[in-house]
Amino acid sequence: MRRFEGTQLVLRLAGHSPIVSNLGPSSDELWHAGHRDRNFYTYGNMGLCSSIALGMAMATDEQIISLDGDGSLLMNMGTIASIGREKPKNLTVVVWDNEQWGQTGGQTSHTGTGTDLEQVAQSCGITNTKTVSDLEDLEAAVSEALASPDGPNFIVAKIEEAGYRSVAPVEPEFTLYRFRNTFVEPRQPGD
Ligand SMILES: Cc1ncc(C[n+]2csc(CCOP(=O)(O)OP(=O)(O)O)c2C)c(N)n1
Ligand SMILES: [Mg+2]
Repeated sequence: MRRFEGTQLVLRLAGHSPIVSNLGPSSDELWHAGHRDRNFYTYGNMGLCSSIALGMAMATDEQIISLDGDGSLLMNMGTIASIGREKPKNLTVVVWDNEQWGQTGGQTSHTGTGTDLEQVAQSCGITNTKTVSDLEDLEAAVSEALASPDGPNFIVAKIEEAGYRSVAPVEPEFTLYRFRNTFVEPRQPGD
């Protein structure tokens, strides 16, 4: 499975739901798959994609999807522990696992030498986990996750790195402005 076709699939299944994307290829391919104001690209922000998605999930009842990368999650594994502790029901993390730090030259990451992020998630108390390596299984896993009232969901999607088309960096301020303007029914402090 390639990240781009996986991204197209997730975008189709997401409907109106916000998608937060990891820096580099994950954001670039989300852009190419279909830019929408509910895409929150985290350019330059290594390791914080799923942390930002966790914060969003805790602030709204909408389904929130994080499209993270193996290298970034490895760099900030505490994110997985925080998701396991907070257990937001409306958060689905998909990790595009190409077993490398793709953007910086394709160096082999720890998932290429035995680290199993699904097991890490399990050990942090996240029970709805899957590892998939083809589009059919990804579709089943993401559909089930988005329909489930019992997140968080954690899906490791093993992908073949096939290169990617980059886009000019998107200004974080514009991403935030566009994104906020689409947000419906934010939870108020004290709710
Ligand atoms: C704090 C920090 N360290 C290093 C970098 C450089 N950097 C940018 S992307 C990247 C690799 C990210 O790997 P992964 O999350 O697996 O995504 P992939 O490129 O494989 O899609 C690195 C090391 C950075 N942007 N920020
Ligand atoms: Mg990677």
